[in-house]
Amino acid sequence: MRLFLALEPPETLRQQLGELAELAQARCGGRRMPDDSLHLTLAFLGEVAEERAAALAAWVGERSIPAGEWRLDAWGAFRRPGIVWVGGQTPDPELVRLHEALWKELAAFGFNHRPGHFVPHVTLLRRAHHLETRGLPSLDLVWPWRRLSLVRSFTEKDGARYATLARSSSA
Ligand code: 3AM
Repeated sequence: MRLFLALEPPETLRQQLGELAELAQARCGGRRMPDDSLHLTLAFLGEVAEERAAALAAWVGERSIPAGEWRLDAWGAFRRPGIVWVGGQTPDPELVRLHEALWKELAAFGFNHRPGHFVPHVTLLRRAHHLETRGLPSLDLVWPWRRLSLVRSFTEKDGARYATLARSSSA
């Protein structure tokens, strides 16, 4: 099964992000992420065997992560897959630390972090036709995060669907 570690937005923020996705879609086209799929990916783990997935779920369920607040104040786009996202003007240092700490621990499970620059972001649109985000409303949202989620990704006809397999306890 295909797994990743993520933060899931609090409900009020999820709704705000959904409204932004609607505005962005009107401007940029493409496929809007369903509100219940909005997330911040911290570590993409790829294909994981069932037994290992169970061990990972237990590991997530038994731990807690330090709490933090992520300020969302920028629109962005990844050209090649046509992604429009919201995130920070600069990568949030607490999230970068969390990302690095998780990958260190994941090494104990035999996962290797492929080198690449971590840009914390929430994908709002995929396969966008226009990547111009100028003119979209300016942002100043705060995401208070407390818990880590282990999420399974299913590929379906109309895009990916997600199911949360485990959550860490509140810090
Ligand atoms: O958080 P977002 O939605 O931007 O694009 C995939 C998605 O990112 C990404 O992991 C998240 C959950 O599916 N993803 C998919 N395949 C990947 C890969 N091979 C990947 N990230 C890194 N390497």
